[in-house]
Amino acid sequence: MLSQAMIDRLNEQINLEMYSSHLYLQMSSWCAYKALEGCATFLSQHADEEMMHMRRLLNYLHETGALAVIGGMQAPPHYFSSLTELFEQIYEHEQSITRKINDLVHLANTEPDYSTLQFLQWYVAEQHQEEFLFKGILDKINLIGTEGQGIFFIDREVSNMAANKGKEATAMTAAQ
Ligand code: OFO
Repeated sequence: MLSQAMIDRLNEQINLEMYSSHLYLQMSSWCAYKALEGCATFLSQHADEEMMHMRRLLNYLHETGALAVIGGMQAPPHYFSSLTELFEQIYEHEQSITRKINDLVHLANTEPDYSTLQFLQWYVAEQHQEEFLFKGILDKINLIGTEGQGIFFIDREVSNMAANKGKEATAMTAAQ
């Protein structure tokens, strides 16, 4: 049984994860428009992952007998001045999501709500991985640069990351 404050915050997080998915899908579309197919595929995969984050929360609310409420969604930005700016925005966005997860953990800890505290550990680990992932891409962009052929090499690097993610997903499905 969850407190109303916890239900409200988990619902807020559901909508944040859905917004993350819309944001990455829109960014994927911008990349495809700019002929950056590797980045487009990678971000499209990431949009699907965000929907999975959303569904985990939704199922948790269902399991605890609470009502999930899907709110209105603000449109994500659709113009980016450069690929660097786009990935900088992602990194900032993921840091803001980490702060929201930390707030949730704090609430679960102070109520206390040990079931939700346990459930949230997956998100704590996931946010660490996501920040690491996007910081890594930004580091590559800064190292290689986007001038001349640089952008081609960055897109190829990100394309390899998308292919590896695809293989991981196939292996996980086969193991189930
Ligand atoms: Fe990008 O991890 Fe969920 O939001």
